[in-house]
Amino acid sequence: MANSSYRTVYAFAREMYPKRIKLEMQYGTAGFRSKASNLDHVMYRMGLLAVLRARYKKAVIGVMITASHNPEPDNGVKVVDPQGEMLEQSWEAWATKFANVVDEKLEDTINELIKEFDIGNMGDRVEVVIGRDTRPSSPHLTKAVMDGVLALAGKPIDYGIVTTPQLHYFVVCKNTNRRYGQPTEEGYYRKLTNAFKKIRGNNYTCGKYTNKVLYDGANGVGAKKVKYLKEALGESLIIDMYNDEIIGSGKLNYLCGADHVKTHQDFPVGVPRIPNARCCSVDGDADRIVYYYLDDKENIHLLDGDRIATLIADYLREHLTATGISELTIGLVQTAYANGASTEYITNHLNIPVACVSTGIKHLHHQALTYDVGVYFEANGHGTVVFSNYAKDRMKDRVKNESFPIQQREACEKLLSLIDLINETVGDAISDMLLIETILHAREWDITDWEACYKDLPNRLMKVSVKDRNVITTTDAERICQTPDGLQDEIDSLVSRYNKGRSFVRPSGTEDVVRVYAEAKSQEEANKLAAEVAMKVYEMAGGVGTAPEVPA
Ligand code: G16
Repeated sequence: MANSSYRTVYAFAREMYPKRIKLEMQYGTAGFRSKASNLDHVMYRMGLLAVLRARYKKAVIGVMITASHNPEPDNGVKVVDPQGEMLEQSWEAWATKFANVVDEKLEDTINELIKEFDIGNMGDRVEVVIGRDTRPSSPHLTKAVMDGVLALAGKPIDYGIVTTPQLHYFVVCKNTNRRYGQPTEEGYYRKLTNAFKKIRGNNYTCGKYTNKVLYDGANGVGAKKVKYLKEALGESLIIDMYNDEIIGSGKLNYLCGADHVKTHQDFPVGVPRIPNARCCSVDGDADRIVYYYLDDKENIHLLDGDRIATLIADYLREHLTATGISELTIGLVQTAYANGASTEYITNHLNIPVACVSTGIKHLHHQALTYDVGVYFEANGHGTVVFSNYAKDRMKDRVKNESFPIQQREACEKLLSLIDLINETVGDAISDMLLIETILHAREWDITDWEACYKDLPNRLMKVSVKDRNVITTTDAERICQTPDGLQDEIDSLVSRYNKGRSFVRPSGTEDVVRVYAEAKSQEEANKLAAEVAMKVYEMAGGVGTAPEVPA
């Protein structure tokens, strides 16, 4: 495609997707997020960018339209790279540039990118696979992405309503010539359920483990999709589904879903309050999951991403040791939000190395790839496990080689089945749920046994609205605040007054807020510390609206 023939691109851009708003967009933690009405031109331009990325990488690229845990009127878009990773960081800056440039400069920006990356094959009919969540604005925004893809003569493949992790899975299937699986929803369900049933066998309940889970679908795609899974799983796992309201009900993520449960430590509406019943919630695009239960006094007990990570890492470590392949490494990746008690448990009890990185799956995934078995989870329930090809090959060799002890070969076989159960491409609520259920079943545990592994430090998460959240900058995996000047000193001084106190602040990459995290010996102290730090942020970083309330 010669530059002169980009006429369609600019005609479309000007006529159908003009940039009407002044708002400066930023490709954040998980792409662009905003009110859906702000996003027409951004979607169109991400269609263009995806084609250029696909031509540059000579591979299929994914585009997911979702605002995940955000409210229903919002929407967003994230670009998925060939191996299922989030868009490479150097291209995030290009995405931001594409989203913000005025219509008249769009042509120059495209040419700049083509030149910078020497994209010569502008005639290639590259594929861009597109998925969307259940938001009412998503079909319209999908059309904008598809028009962008078509305008640069790419081939859009619309998968309709899918979970974010399903879209990542399709991208990887296509780019591995289907070695990772069939790039269809049916292929996805088949891969997961076959592995799950194979590991579980015919013994559905075991010890204190029961084969029933109460599932909160957040009134989103996670509810829609689990219906298929339920059928395929049959009696092996009974999923009682709640919060599966129809599209456009306005209830997406409202008082339910993984983010609500984790952030507010609050039992979701719509799920029956049955004491000691094992419950889980997914978020609006089904890439996060948290577990919880109500005790006899109706107190909620949360088993979040940290608990999930420790459960999985411990189980995998045990099997890895049993394989006898001693050189394989295992590591766990967390963010600053990880509960201090979990980090201590992993380090001192499980003896597994822990790394701390910045928020955002791209950072965790990248770090996890440095191990043969890399377990990564954010405390909010976003995570998965990745295995090196070396580990997979060694295990496959050992299964076939009869000179090794049968126990070692069986451990390898088990791990290989677990790998099929895991969506290695990205955090996946559905696959994570099946993995957690598999481990609880193998351990013969109920949810209180799982909780008994260690005791969380009480913690509190708060949000503060400020005029410009970018005035807050951080370093050391977001644990230290660099600007505004003096804020970190104030935080240190507040923290020093609390037993087991810890706190940090960071600008959100998905909402227009500053997040404040605090933990301490008691819940009252954690609440107070969080509120005091939130007040400092409000005072020193240009707070707007009502000031945070600090308990006396
Ligand atoms: C996204 C990211 C997560 C991140 C979360 C909150 O999740 O994928 O890695 O933890 O946003 O990010 P922030 O604190 O920067 O707003 P999701 O589920 O919304 O896509």
